[in-house]
Amino acid sequence: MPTFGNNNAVEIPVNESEHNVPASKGRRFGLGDSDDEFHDDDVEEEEGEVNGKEIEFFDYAALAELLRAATPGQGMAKVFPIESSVPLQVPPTTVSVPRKNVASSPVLEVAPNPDNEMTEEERKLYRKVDVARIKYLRLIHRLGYDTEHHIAIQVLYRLSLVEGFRRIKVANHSSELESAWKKALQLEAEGTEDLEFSCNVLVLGKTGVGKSATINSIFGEDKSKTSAFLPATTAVKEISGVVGGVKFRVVDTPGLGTTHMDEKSNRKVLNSVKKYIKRCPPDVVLYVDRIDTQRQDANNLSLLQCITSVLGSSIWSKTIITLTHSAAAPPEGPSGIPLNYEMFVTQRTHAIQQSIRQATNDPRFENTSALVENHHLCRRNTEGEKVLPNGLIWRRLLLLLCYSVKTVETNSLSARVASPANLFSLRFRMPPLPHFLSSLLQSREHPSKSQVAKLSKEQQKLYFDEYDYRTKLLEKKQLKEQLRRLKEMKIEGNNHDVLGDNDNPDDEYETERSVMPDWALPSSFDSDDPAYRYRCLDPKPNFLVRAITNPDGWDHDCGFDGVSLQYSLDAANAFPASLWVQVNKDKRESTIHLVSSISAKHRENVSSLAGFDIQTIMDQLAYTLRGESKFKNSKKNTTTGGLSMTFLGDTMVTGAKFEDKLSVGDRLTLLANTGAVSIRGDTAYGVNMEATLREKDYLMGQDLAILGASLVRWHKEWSMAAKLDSQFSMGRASNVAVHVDLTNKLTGRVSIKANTSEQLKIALLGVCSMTMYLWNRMHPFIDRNY
Ligand SMILES: Nc1nc2c(ncn2[C@@H]2O[C@H](COP(=O)(O)OP(=O)(O)OP(=O)(O)O)[C@@H](O)[C@H]2O)c(=O)[nH]1
Ligand SMILES: [Mg+2]
Repeated sequence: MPTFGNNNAVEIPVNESEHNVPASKGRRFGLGDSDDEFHDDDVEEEEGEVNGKEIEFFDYAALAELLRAATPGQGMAKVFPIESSVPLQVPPTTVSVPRKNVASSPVLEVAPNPDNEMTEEERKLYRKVDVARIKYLRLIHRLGYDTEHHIAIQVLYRLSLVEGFRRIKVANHSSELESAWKKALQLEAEGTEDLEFSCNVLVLGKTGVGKSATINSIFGEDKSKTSAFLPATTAVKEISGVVGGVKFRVVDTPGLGTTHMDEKSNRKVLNSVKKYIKRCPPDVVLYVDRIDTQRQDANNLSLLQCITSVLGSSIWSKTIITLTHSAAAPPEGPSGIPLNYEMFVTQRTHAIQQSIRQATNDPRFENTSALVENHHLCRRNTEGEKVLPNGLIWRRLLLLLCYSVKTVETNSLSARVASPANLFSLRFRMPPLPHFLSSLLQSREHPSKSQVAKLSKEQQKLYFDEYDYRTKLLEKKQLKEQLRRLKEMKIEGNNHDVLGDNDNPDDEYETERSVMPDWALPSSFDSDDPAYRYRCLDPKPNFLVRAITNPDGWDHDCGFDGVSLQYSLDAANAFPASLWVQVNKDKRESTIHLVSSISAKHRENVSSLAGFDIQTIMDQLAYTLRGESKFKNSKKNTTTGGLSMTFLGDTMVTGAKFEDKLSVGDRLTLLANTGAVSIRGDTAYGVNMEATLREKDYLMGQDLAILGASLVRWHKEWSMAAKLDSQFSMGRASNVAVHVDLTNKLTGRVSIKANTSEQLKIALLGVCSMTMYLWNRMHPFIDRNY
């Protein structure tokens, strides 16, 4: 049973980029509005000068290198990592900078007494940064965050970089930050001083993705028209308002199209956006898309190219990828199990990110992403704020990202400093630990020698001959029975003159065709999913190959873009092994997912398993080595202990698990397992418990019920989940599968799948799904996740 996600996870992959967007990319694109104190003409000029003179002086890489040199070991100045593949929750204490950047930069010489050498310009700059820091701290305090939030850490770090020269001699920077925080809290408590902070936001995206609805959510009132059926926004429109004391000026834009024919109208819209933003440049751009649309990035590229060609690629340097419909349930992965929510979000963001990189022809763009759920029935907390299934209070985080992007943008000194959107980049180097924990805690059957494998070649041949002969006998019997029934029907038809023309030769052909045997389909079979349309079973035992077509694929000229292969064998006649591999390749990317295991029996009651897995996680390959040993304590009880190591880039995730399985009677099995995964001191713990009740003649009959519960502790937070899976047959020809899961955040889902080969029941199922559909139309949200 997979463990369930943790609510922190979506915030985790935010990471610093090692790649700075070059100087030409949008440095000056998003200057704030003129009422902002950092944007008056004086400061503009000043900054120009500072830029002109100090681009070298405040070079990002050189400065960081200098800081590092000035703070040996865990030095006094507490700075945060510039690049790291570790989630930012790890307390940042060191700076690491790519050497190549340093080589191209002049290395600073530290003056013996820099205080005296501070120029007037520098003093002004430091004052400006101090003011910005206090403002930012006040903003995060208003949103209910503190300086420990990973985005706040990044912004404060970036501000400290700007004034880095001063920091070299400030012995205790953290106390400086502390006093700024105190000052911010004091000002907030007094409530006297106006914040004088404004935010210009440009909202772009395809039609109907929820741009206007997101704007309404930001303001907390319906300021822009939305429509489910027709394009609702027809012209570029400015909407203003105050949100938590911050003046927002949001530009709503008409939806863009993705077909070739839309290009002309897209350009028209974008040209009017261009005119508008010349007058009033945005601080932040929200590129909105739905998280739940399958073919989401199929035609995006030409649209993104169009946006880039009209508005310039600089637009992307302050863009937040905004995903609406975020309460949608994740789709099923290749194994038929729904994707982990965090993986689902990351995959969708990655797909859009890839398209942005392709459209701009610049692989260095690393945009942050925000999740949005605009539906009014979205679950809310006691304060009335909308909460996503993973527990994220999304609106607050979106506001924090907007403030952060603006703060960094208006306070960056050098064009070489990474662009704001890069700062909080969703650079996915490490998926959330619960993802690894879930895969570690999976209870695995050790591959065993199949019955066929035990037979000699000759015996196998005899076995299959016998099998074929019996199958043929059965088929013949069925065919005879069917022909007999047909004859009876014909006679009845003649008698009652109902069947009409009986000389039609096709009739007989039809009956012959109906004798086809049933296909064996996976439990998650979905006839709309093209992956299932091209399934092919090799007649050899233990070998299954199928072609995959991916609906998210780039194009389908050649009909498929992947292949999946399952194979089990008995290596050296002593080590049963199994292999499952799926390779997908399209024009842009290729992915591989391989799971292989080999097992060996040592003594009568000990069996060991060694496994090697490969999985593409975003654009990296994760290699997992795992091993476990199973001890059969008694006929009814087995205990398993296992270790795993996953290598992803330059990081390693280690894991350990312990499992106990107990059979009670013939029908009940109890399974409990616990484990932990760890990466550089960041550890996630989990416990799973599962009770499985089978019918007496399981395998002949398929009735089964599984009740499970899981508990995950990660980042000082517990998350609990419970699930119920049940499958049972109703009569001979009908099966029902029920799945219910629920988390401690009161989110979850219920799914009921039914299949039947009886016509009346098929009709009934049709009526049921139509009724459900009509109900959903009337109550569009309730069914989906809650
Ligand atoms: N369930 C759900 N529905 C949403 C969400 N966002 C928007 N919608 C619905 O989707 C429909 C379209 O939303 P709009 O805000 O009009 O979309 P738009 O992008 O502004 O569309 P245009 O103005 O035509 O370009 C409306 O019926 C919204 O209620 C969301 O996050 N979840
Ligand atoms: Mg709209």
